[in-house]
Parts: sequence; C-alpha cells; structure tokens
Amino acid sequence: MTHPADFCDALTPFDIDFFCGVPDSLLKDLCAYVDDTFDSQQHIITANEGNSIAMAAGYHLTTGRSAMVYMQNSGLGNAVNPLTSLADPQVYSVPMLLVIGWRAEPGIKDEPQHIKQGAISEEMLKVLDIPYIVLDKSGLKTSELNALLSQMQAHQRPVAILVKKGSFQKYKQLQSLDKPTINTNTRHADLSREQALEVLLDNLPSNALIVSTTGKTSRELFELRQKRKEACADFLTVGAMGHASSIAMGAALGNPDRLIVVVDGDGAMLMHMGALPIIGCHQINNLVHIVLNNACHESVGGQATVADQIDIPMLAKASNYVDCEQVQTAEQINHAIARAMNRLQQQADGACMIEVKVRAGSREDLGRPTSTPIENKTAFMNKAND
Ligand SMILES: Cc1ncc(C[n+]2csc(CCOP(=O)(O)OP(=O)(O)O)c2C)c(N)n1
Repeated sequence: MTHPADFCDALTPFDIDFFCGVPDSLLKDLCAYVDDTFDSQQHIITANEGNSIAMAAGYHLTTGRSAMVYMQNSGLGNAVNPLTSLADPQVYSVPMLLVIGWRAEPGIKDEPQHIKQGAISEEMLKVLDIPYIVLDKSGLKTSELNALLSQMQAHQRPVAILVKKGSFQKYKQLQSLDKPTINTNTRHADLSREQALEVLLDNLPSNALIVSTTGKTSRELFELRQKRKEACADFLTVGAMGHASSIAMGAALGNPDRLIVVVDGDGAMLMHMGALPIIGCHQINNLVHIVLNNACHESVGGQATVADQIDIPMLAKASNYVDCEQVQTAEQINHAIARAMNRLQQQADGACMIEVKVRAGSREDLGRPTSTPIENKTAFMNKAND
C-alpha cells in the first residue's frame, strides 16, 4: 500500500501543487491528506468532475504547472467533454494528472451502478488516448510514475492513474478550525439524515412518488421502508449523481396528477445545479424538491461541500421555484410539508424547495438495497400507475 504522503511527495519533482476533484471513498485517505497538507487555495473540491478538468486547465494557463485531478471512475462521464474538447492534445493540449478511483474493477464484486463503468474504465482511457498506469496494494512504483509524468510534461497531455481498492494506507484527517472539514459545519443540526428521512416518511402522503439521491440517502430510505414493513417503491437513484431532480421533473411532467418528491443531497444538488432553473421555469406544480443538507459528501467520507455557505432557498427562489424554505426540526419539516401540500392543492404555479439542515454521520451497520435496480424500477412504475 502507498501512504498518501509518499504519493504526494512523488509528485513534487513535477511541480504538481494544485489539487481539485470530486471525492471518492477509494480515495478518501488521499483526499484527507491533501486537504490537511495544502492550503484552501491549493485544494478545491469542485461541484462535478468536468469542473475539475476545467479548473486544472485554468491553473495551467496562469502558472504553466500541472494539477492533480481526482475522481471516482463514475465521474469519468462528467469529465469526458472537457477532456476531449479542452485538454486534449488536439485542442489546447493541457497537462494534468488524473487520479481515478476504480470502483468495480473486473473481478471485484461491487454495486450494480458501478459494474459497467468498472468494466469500461480502462477502455475509456484508451479511447480517450490518455496514457495511464494502475496503482494497487503492491504500492507505487516510482519509476512507472516518473515515466507517466514525464510523458505528461513532454507531450503536454492528460495522463491517469487508475487506483484499485485498498491501494492507499489509512490517513486520519486532522480537524482544524480554519478548514471546513468533516462534520464541523453541521454538527449542531437537530436531526441526522436518517432521522429526517423518517420524519419525511411519516408526513408525506403515502401515494407520493419519491425519487431519492445517490449514496446513503437511498440506502437509508430502503432500510427505513424495510423497518416499516413497507415495500420500497421509491426510485433509488443509485448512480447518476446529481440527476435525481431531473428524473423527478420528468416523472412529474409524465404524471401531472401525482405528487413527486425528490430527496436530494447538497453535494448532488451542487453537482448539476443547472437543473434548478429548468425545474423552476417550467411551472412543475406537482414537484417538491427536498435537499438534505449536511454540508458534506457524507457517503464517500464526509468531505466538505460549500452548501453551508450558500442560501439554498434563495437559490431556488431565484430559479423560479414558488416556495422555498429552510427547516431543521421534525416539527418544522412536518409544517413545511403541510404547507407544500396546501399550495400544491391550490395549483401553485411551480415547484417547492425545502432545505433540511441535517447532521453529518450515519449508522455503522447501514446496508445496501437488496432489490435489484430493475426490481426497484418496476416497483416505482407499478406505484406510479396505481
Ligand atoms: C459522477 C459521480 N461522482 C462521484 C460519485 C461518488 N459519490 C457517491 S455519493 C457522493 C456524495 C454525495 O454527497 P451528497 O449529495 O451531499 O449526499 P451525502 O452523501 O452527504 O448524503 C459521491 C461524491 C458518484 N457516485 N458519481
């Protein structure tokens, strides 16, 4: 295994001193080390992986240096356009090092949403013509890395490291006061995400169609349904991070007589925030957008988002949602849902936004959905047709 410090030290001869990316559980020790070691202008957690490629390009334009961009292989899709049309040697030819967490590498059992991406990650890099090496438990081979980075510099092009599970040694993040790191921002919120979900289930009409976001929100929702002995007919957006609200908008347009509720995360909402004005400007009267805001990417290690520094109800308001509020307690959630139901019954002219401030953290024994995505889709579609 490789210690994150040794990894970063090995980049120093190549002047890599700027880091950006979207966190991944396979890379969480590396992300934590980078966050502790470099100042807040040298390490930026971006909204999506395409933004990271673009930011690395911008940094190169003013410094001539190369950045390291980290992501889960799920993020390769978001990165493809700026890789092919901005950083590629046939366009602006921008050197950068991509560090990609390889979920579902062939031969390793993983969740359904990772299987296709895991199988095609190497092929994608080959098609994109991005030279790469693989890092695994046997540890970093400095000569291999040096050859890769020399290629990056000589040919001014992106190169990549595919990182297998368990490649990095554990690194425990320091909790410094001047950095918005794990759990510090939302420590005082009343409810955990799971408790907030339970309050939502207690208060939403039972025929509401729920679309939930990627990560632990969907895992908790699935287990809450089991605990309540209810069949899970909620659409669990296990992949496609950031798109739950657009799925919900499509569902709402397809079935205008049904209440559609999207339960989003702050990281996911930020990832594709362009969805907000599109929802807001199309008068979707049967859509309630709930953002469970723990100000971090809790599902992959708790890396901070900027969601506690912005005003989510105001963003939604500016995007033409009709009613937007921030709540925190069970009672407030209950009232907010009652108000949203009331307005929707009066044919309010657009979607509602309810931001729920929640604490970071989750149960150690949290499981994963035991139904397949196809079973989940069928259950949702059956409920939608009920
Ligand atoms: C395109 C893409 N990039 C990264 C990931 C890895 N990932 C899964 S869940 C998650 C964090 C989600 O954060 P948030 O929406 O705030 O929800 P939380 O985990 O805090 O409940 C990330 C980064 C992914 N699934 N897809």
